[in-house]
Amino acid sequence: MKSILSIVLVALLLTSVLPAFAEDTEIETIVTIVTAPEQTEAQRPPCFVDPTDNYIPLPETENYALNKPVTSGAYTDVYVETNVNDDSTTTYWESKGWPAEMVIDLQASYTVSTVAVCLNPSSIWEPRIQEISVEISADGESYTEVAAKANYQFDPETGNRIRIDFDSVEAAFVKVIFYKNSASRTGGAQAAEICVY
Ligand SMILES: [Ca+2]
Repeated sequence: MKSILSIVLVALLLTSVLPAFAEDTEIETIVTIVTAPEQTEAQRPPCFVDPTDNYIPLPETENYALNKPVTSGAYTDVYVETNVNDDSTTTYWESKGWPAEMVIDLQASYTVSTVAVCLNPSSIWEPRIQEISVEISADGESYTEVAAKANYQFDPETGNRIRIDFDSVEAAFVKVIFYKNSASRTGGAQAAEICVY
């Protein structure tokens, strides 16, 4: 009898207290409108380092090799020679065998002093060394060496690209000769873009 009385008392207490508690703790709704930032192009917060700051700089002058006729020897799989100057580092040329020659017909005579060889800057393209020399020609038959065979380090940290600078010279044809590539998964030269400035 005593316990039934206790239950009734507790029930009465709860029915009197709970509505008051609910009224007292009503939460005010606060709505804050945030305007979405302009997102039509990639943005980087100022506190984040821009990885392209470490890239080997290339001349800002015209790239005479862009979309010009190119000739090389055998290539691997689908990695055709025309990938080498299509203005995209996501497409690349890969030779089959050594040495591998890439001739670019500039279709006119230009004063040139730099050849750049670029790979895809993505870190999936691990660092590698390619041995390269450069020759130039006025007629596409007789060539003169302007940069002797040397090892060049490609590294995604520096944009996976190298530049070969030489004394200014008139050239209508540029031949870039590859002798070796230290990358483990290829048996040929690799170049996503070859640029001539
Ligand atoms: Ca390309």
